[in-house]
Amino acid sequence: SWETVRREKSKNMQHVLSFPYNGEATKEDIVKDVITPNPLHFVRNHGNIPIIDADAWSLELTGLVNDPKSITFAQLKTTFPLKTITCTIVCSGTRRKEQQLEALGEFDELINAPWTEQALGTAKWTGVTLKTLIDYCGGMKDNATDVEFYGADTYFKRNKPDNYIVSIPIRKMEDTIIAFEMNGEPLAAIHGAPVRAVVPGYIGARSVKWLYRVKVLPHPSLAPVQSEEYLYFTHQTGKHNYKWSDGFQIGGMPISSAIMSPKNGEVVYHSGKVKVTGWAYTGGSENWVERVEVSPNAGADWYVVPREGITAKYWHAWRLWSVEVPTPAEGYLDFTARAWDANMNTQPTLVRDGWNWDTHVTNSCHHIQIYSVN
Ligand code: MTE
Ligand code: MO
Repeated sequence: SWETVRREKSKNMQHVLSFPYNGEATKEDIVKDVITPNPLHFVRNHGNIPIIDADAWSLELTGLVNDPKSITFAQLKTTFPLKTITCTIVCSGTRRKEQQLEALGEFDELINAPWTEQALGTAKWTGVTLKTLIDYCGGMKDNATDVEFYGADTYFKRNKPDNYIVSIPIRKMEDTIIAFEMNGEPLAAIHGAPVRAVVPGYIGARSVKWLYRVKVLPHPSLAPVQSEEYLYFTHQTGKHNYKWSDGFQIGGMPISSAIMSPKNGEVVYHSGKVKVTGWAYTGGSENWVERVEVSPNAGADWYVVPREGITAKYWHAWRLWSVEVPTPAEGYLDFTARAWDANMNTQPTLVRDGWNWDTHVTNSCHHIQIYSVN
């Protein structure tokens, strides 16, 4: 598996966990382009990296469909209309470190991968829509509500081995791509070769890699990743009192943004203005980032990123931004950013506002402290 990591990923990746392998790009690398080069796309794994022979692979389409089918890789690539979407995948754990720092002192133990602000990546994904494949099976039965995805990796849950299994509601079928290409190249093993799901607007956890079965169900998946992980718990839920039913299953990602430069703790020399760069993303459906604002004084004044300082609007992708912010001459300053989406949502002010025991979806305004010298 390290051999796969070394072959497929950039030497510049920041390793977050070595097994299962998890890594994110650096702040410098991630803002170079709207489309993340494949070797720099973050990696989130729960277990091993399966090496699957595409010619021996098939996809089982089963459950509450009228005519269950199995299709080969060649069939997937050649018999259906293909679709390419520019889509950002965001791990629900991105920016988790801020929640973990918030909790220090209250909790003796920090759980989950300590992602900083780069557990996300953008690619042009090519494949067949899930809707097309379900139509190929003669459509769904009337009681269908959710679609379950099976990934071929082995993942130990409470010491029992299982595959990686989650589900999405059937209303996401038209948006969802059963993908075999990432930026015009065959999927890398580490990103799910030969075929993965890409679910726009939803947390990365639903975009199942090493996909081998699609099963239509009359309820969300009962598998542990769906029913016991990626839950959004209440403020009162913790290690000693949690019940799975306290959390709801996270679907769409909320609006978020982060500052990529300057870096926290940097001494910044300037003559009245400081250049600040970062990313902004929003999930859900029918949604995109409309505006980004930056404050040099912890949210007292907000400066809008001008039109020429932000990359194009894509329905399913992030926007990278850059802005020169009028900045006081000297001293420690707290810079923060916030984005607005097409549904008029913006980000919570405090990490505390969204704190949850499993530390998912950190989307409060990101802060950095710099020392300003004019
Ligand atoms: N699919 C399988 N089979 N196994 C996994 O561990 N991780 C999920 C998702 N799909 C995962 C998976 C999570 S939590 C995320 S955020 C995305 O894959 C990450 O996709 P990437 O590694 O291609 O960036
Ligand atoms: Mo994730």
